Amino acid sequence: MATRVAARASSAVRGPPSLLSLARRPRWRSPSPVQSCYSSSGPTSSIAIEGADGKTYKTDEWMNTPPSILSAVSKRLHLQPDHPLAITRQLIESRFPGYAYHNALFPIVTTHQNFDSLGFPPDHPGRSRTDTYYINSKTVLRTHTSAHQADTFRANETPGYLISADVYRRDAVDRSHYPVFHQMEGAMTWDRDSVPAGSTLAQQIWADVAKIPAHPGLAAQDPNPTMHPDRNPLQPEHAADEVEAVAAHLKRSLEDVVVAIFTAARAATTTPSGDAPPDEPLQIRWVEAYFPFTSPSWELEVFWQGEWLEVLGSGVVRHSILAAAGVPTRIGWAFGLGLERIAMLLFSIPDIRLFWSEDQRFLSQFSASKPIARFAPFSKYPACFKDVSFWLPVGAGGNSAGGLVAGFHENDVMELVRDVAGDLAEDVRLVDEFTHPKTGRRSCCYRINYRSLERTLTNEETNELHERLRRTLVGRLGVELR
Ligand code: FA5
Ligand code: MG
Repeated sequence: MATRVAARASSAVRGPPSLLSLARRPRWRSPSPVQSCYSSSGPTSSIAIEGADGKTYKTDEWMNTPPSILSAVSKRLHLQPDHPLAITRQLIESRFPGYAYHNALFPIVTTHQNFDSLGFPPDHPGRSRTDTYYINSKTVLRTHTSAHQADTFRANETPGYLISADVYRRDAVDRSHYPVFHQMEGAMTWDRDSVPAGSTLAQQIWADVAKIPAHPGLAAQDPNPTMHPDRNPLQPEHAADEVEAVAAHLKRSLEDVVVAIFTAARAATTTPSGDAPPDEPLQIRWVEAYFPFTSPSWELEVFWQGEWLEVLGSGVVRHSILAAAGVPTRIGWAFGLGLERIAMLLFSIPDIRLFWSEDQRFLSQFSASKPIARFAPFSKYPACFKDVSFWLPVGAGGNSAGGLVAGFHENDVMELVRDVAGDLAEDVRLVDEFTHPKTGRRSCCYRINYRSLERTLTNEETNELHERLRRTLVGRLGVELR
């Protein structure tokens, strides 16, 4: 479900849907209002957020950000020394010498920064309150590091830059999705006006491509043409030979990152209690994608523990964005990668919730000054599966597999589970749904896997949690339990 800004340009290159890919189906749906239980009492309320240097924010009826999410703002895990996300960030940064690194940009941004500056249409589903955490109608917790693209291009300090930061999304509950996670944005642009006489822009970019380490042994699957008139078009302001060169520079840069991560992961020592999983051969594939702010665009997927895991989105930056940022003569690429996803590959961390653990059994396993060591799970505590079935409120007749019906969105269920069970919910999935042939009412059944990463849950505890979840579903979403 991470595909808030992307819609698949083509599914032709994709294999059968995996659980992970089902969990991140595209969201091209019309936005609809959603009742929120976090509305502030009125348009004049304001909130102070820890980590905001005393600044307060006005809230209005758009406010839908729960305190648990706001409390993540001050954490900045990507900057905590010895945290696996910080180690991962530094390893990736080391593959981009000469780039500027911005790591302290504040997460509360305007809707202009997060959406308009990137060309999101007014009705894009990514803007809806079912997907995005709002503070007020014009202020959001950034949903991606691309929110800083326009400002960074405008500052035009260096041709290449990296931005690492916390980002926030109402999203699925499973081992690779979390409502607060970290992205690294990267971009590199070239100036047409600075091409030396006797050379072309494309030649200059190819000369830079040659400086990036190549990994001929890496068999990256990349079956599609760089550009495709319908699925992945060339922008009218660009020449095809330039875009071929930009794409080669982008792909080689990112393949070098993936190889560096996998090389470090292979060399990782295994602690005595850790079980060393057999080394899978590194398999990656480039998939055509769509983002409002790049064209052509691609996602990169890595085969990991039996699944294709999407690690990043990327593409050739839209000329309109560079022109609006006052640098119309520049052309280049950008990417946004999920730092947790990469850190999971690097350290063999099996569950995204672990990054938030303050348990020393987790934190003490990572050190920036020691060689990478494979994460040794403390122990696998038992899972407890519980189902909840309910009728959607009358009138909420849409299809929850599409995610959105009038007044009901699957993300509301996801967030409600997180609210009630916190990190004790490992995974939530829709296991059954149907429409009553006579009444037309829709029924859904969700299966929740309750499992602590730190201890065994008692039966009473899970029963209690599940009961509270059932009551809260009725109270907040108006569903009728079955
Ligand atoms: C974006 O966010 C784009 N801004 C990326 C981009 C940047 C494209 C620049 C073009 C140019 P996407 O929604 O696919 O794209 O997210 C990027 C990555 O973030 C995903 O590939 C995944 O690795 C990670 N990600 C997305 N949602 C989650 C989540 N809920 N939990 C953990 N990681 C996530
Ligand atoms: Mg995506």
